This record gives sequence, structure tokens and C-alpha cells, in this order.
Amino acid sequence: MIERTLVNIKPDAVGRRLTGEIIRRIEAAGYRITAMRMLRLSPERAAAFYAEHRGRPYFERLIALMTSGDCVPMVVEGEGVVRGIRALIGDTDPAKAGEGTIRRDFGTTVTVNCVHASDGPDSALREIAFFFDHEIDGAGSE
Ligand code: 3AN
Repeated sequence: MIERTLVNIKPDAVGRRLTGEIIRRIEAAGYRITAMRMLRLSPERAAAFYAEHRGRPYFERLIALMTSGDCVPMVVEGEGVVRGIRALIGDTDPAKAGEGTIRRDFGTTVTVNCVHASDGPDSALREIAFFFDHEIDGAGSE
């Protein structure tokens, strides 16, 4: 089944000029990018996106990273893309991420790990709407 997911290239990767390389890997894996933006999140928007992490010891660090510069959210489509992109990205901790994954190759720490991707179909719908609700025809309907 063709699915959609939300990928967000985080400010650490944008700042290190890894945007093109990460997009290249997504496309080389056979997925299609159907929407993309570049923007800087406010602390309020970043906290809303990561609301379920509020209160965790790393929360402030995560918000500091996500507001430190531009990020590049995109909608990615393809067969089994939600799981497929998670596999391409690798474990949250770059040190534990598999050989050849984006986080293994470019991630710095568990917080500074280059890219976010939705962890399931429900979060994909919610996260696509967070960044693109009014811009994609039919976003979230499949
Ligand atoms: P993932 O992005 O792999 O799905 P989540 O959703 O559990 O990971 O966490 C969202 C973000 O919060 C991660 N990308 C990472 O930046 C940060 N984070 C999660 N867990 C930790 C942790 N134990 N220590 C530091 N930062 C964390």
C-alpha cells in the first residue's frame, strides 16, 4: 500500500549542509517527495510538535536544537514508507544505529541526530498536518 510519512531534516543536518545527501538517500531508496518546506520553528511550535516528550530530561535540549536554525520538513510517499524510512534513518542513538543508516553516518548524539521520521501511520497523519495541512491536496486521506 502506498503510504505517506513526515520526514524532518533537523537544524544540525541543515547547518552541516547535509540536506541534499539526506534527500538523495530517500530518493535512492525509491521513495517520492511530494511536499517540502524550509522553516525555523518557534519554541512554542517545537514544544507542540514534541509534546509527548515534555518533562523528559532531554526536552529542553531537544527544543534548543529544533529552534537553533532552519529545518526541512517533507512528505514522503511510497510502498511501506513509514517503516522503510525508519529503517533508512536508524536508531535514535547514532551509536546504536545500523551500518549505512543516516543517523549512523551523520548523527552526533541521541538528541542531535539529523532527522525525524514519523513512527507510525497515526503519527504520520498528525505530523503531516502539523507542517502541511493547508498546502497539500488531500493530505492525510488515502
Ligand atoms: P525518534 O526520533 O527516533 O522516533 P523519539 O520520537 O523517541 O525518537 O524522540 C524524539 C527526539 O527526541 C529524538 N529524535 C531525539 O532527538 C530526542 N530524544 C529521544 N530520546 C532521547 C534521549 N533518551 N536522550 C536525548 N534525546 C532524546
